[in-house]
Amino acid sequence: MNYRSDIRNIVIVAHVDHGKTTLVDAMLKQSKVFRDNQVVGELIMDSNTLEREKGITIMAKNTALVYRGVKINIIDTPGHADFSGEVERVISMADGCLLLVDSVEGPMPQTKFVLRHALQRGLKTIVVINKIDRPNSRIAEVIRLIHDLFLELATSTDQLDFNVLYASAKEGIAVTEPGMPGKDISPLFDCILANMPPPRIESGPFQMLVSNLDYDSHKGRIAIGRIWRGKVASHDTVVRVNADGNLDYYEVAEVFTYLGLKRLKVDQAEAGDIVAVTGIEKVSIGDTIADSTQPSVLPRIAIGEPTVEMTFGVNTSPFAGREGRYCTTRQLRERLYKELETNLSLRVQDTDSPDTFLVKGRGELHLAILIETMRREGYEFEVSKPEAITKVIDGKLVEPVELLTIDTRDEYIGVLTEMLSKRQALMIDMRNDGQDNVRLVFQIPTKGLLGFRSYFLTSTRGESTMNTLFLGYEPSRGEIVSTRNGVLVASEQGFAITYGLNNAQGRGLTFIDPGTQVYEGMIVGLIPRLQDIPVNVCKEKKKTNVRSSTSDIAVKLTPPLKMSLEQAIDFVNRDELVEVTPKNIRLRKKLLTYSQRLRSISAARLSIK
Ligand SMILES: Nc1nc2c(ncn2[C@@H]2O[C@H](COP(=O)(O)OP(=O)(O)OP(=O)(O)O)[C@@H](O)[C@H]2O)c(=O)[nH]1
Ligand SMILES: [Mg+2]
Repeated sequence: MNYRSDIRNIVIVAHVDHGKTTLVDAMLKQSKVFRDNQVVGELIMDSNTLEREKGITIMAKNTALVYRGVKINIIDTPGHADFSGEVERVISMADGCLLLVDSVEGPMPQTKFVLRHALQRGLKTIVVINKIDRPNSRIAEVIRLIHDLFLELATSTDQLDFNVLYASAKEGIAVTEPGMPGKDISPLFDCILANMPPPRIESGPFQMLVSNLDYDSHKGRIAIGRIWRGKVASHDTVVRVNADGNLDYYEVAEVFTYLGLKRLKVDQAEAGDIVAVTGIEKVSIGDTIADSTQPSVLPRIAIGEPTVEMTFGVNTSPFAGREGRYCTTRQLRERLYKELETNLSLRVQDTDSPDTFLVKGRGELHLAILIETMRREGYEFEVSKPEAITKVIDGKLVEPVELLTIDTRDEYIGVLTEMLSKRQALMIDMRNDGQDNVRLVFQIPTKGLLGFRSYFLTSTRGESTMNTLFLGYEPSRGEIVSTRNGVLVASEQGFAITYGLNNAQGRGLTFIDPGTQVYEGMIVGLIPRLQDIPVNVCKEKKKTNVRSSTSDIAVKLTPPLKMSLEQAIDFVNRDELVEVTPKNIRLRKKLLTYSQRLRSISAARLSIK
């Protein structure tokens, strides 16, 4: 067995927002992978448009730098629980991990999730307490909590022996003792070189596991992964082993390794390195690429199961086909199945209806990102309310259950506990810091979390945060009665006008501006009672010949409540849909006419009797 002392492969893991991508910025900037006059900005690795807009990492990505002659391959991962599949996908490329923990927040639910994965894979860990520049940082307490976490999760005693560094990724500094003045990030580089194991390589013919895919319009599919054995060069004949164990032979076109944000073309690459290879036309993530004469297969990547599902269907609204470039069943189906190539924790199934597909993901945000991406690509379709995925185990109906951690203020405890008990949550812990800050921990079925986030944000006026961690499956405790109020439903097709909207505002909140085109069955507002009511928002004022002195004074409307895509998905009930087009997000009743809805309500009543 040999080691490559000229390489280290590390993955950066943490809870959301603890500063992983900012730390990669600091490492890249200091290692001078950019030209002196190059403007690189912040969160360099968050290169995807949605990542930049939302300020979160969605996909795991590779980069590399050279420090003291050693190449450090770095994998940045997302911290949001919905993108946990990305961490699972890439973690096998690394030998070590940097576990980042915010010096104020301390270990959070996702810290536990990612550390458990890293330790189970036997990765060596360096703990980086980040954001030490924050005024209220509580380093000693955070370290104690991290030790507790390691005690709970370690699979061997030597995992309890980990290095700790203190950093401000934002200021680009790391130090070995708290309170030490920082100069730059080099203590982190030194610690990586000294403590992260160099890649171990077996001798033998070429073998690599594909952990990521990329596309290039000229080069075609690019397979990215770690070489476990042997070496690969352009023009080599290799074999690809797919999920069914089938073998296909290819000639490698080009081989690349990473440096900074670029891929460098190389003549050949050897075991221990992370490479990108072109020419393997039909490759998928999880496939092994190996020497064509002696192929042997690497274990495929294990990905956790999805917990939430919703349907994606061809748009059936009266406005169908007006705003999208891709609107047909075939286009929708192709796009969804294509997504499976890179989005490993997603599942897609055909349903009894040829126009509708069941899409399963790791959470509402996971699905919402897919919807937003597709709509920006020009797709038009409709989606249903997300539902928790239930299963039958030993004849019993079971459902996903999550740990919900809420950080809030004392004054919101009452409203939150009341709201959560209706959603079948059980409180497990409540801790107060003596300064009105409180941490509440609940166990809650996933179905109880669906639609909760928007209530949570409004009822705590944006002053609280919530985080979830998937726990497992438990026997179902039955349905949750919807707590959402009824909606205002447009009764006519046309353009909404101020007069009609003003009438609607007499009943509740409205969602649309005057001039918005509506159809019968479209949801245009929310009312403070449970039953829906139809309204005619296109209704004009009756013309009279008499001009009264006051009645023609322009009516002032309250500004409408505009929902984002995520809020819309969170909002709809089972008998409703979200219509998604590149230009608009509309809410609608599944049954568009009032009489259809009445009939379905009375049919439901009859079936109960
Ligand atoms: N004060 C302070 N803020 C920091 C530091 N590092 C990162 N931040 C801020 O924390 C926020 C989140 O940083 P990111 O680097 O995007 O965090 P992340 O862990 O990559 O987040 P995800 O990839 O979405 O999980 C940003 O606003 C950063 O500017 C730090 O050392 N000090
Ligand atoms: Mg990030």
